[in-house]
Amino acid sequence: MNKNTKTALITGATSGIGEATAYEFAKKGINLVLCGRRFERLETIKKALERFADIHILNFDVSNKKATFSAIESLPEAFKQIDILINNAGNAHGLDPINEGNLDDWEAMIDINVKGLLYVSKAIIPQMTERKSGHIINIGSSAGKEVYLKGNVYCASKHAVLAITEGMRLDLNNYGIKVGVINPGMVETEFSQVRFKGDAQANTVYKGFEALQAKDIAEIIYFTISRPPHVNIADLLVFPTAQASATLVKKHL
Ligand code: NDP
Ligand code: 8X3
Repeated sequence: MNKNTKTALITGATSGIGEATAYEFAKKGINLVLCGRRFERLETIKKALERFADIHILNFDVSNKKATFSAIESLPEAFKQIDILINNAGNAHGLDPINEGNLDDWEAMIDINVKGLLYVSKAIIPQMTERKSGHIINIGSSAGKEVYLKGNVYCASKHAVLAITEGMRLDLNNYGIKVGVINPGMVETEFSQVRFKGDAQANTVYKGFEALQAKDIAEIIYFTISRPPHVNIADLLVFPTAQASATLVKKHL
């Protein structure tokens, strides 16, 4: 392994924004720790990227505290130093008014989007504070800045990501660690398949306008991590051109 090369750990690397970020980083020669629950996908992506960089996979559920800490603890020496942490794993589960919401969906969103991000961060941050360097990017959402109808708990989870990011930046300021949040609007990934649990409704979400693609966000993440040492992109909101707010999207249907 090239000692001058940085290592990034990406959660949710099996699809969408996380997978696209893995490709973007690997092609720039950044070594990677790829995380996710779907092992076969991690293996396929590892095989595809090995010609560009060194890749290690960690197969765990971020909402499982014990599994998260032991996975990160298990990193081999060559991958132990994480220079860049991309807290991306997450999803919406359901789209229901608060009075009809499903408790399992609520728990999944809080456990994965909020507690999972905290577990991974807690496992990685001590080595960054010890070295007095590092870069953490949390993937928030436009839903973390604006609540929309039936978005209730998902929006709350992403508002929490924004608040946690701000808290991290304050608390880690003394250590020279960069912390920022990237908040995308509508990105065409597996996100809506997960939100609507495979229901056909998912296929209509990105119809009639040009949604953001995972690669658009991955390029922005790479831009963010490749700024000079004195520049920290703290908070970005990224919409597709057709989208002006959570609910205003210019569609041609
Ligand atoms: P995808 O559904 O395509 O990807 C979600 C990723 O998160 C997958 O790799 C999945 O991996 C991982 N993940 C989900 N739950 C867990 C878990 N319990 N443990 C470990 N990994 C998990 O969606 P996106 O790429 O769109 O989503 C990525 C992030 O971007 C999320 O945080 C989402 O909230 C955010 N976002 C998405 C937007 C969009 O419109 N698509 C807009 C704004 C923000 P696996 O299933 O293999 O574990
Ligand atoms: C995903 C974007 O608008 O579906 O965070 O909540 S939205």
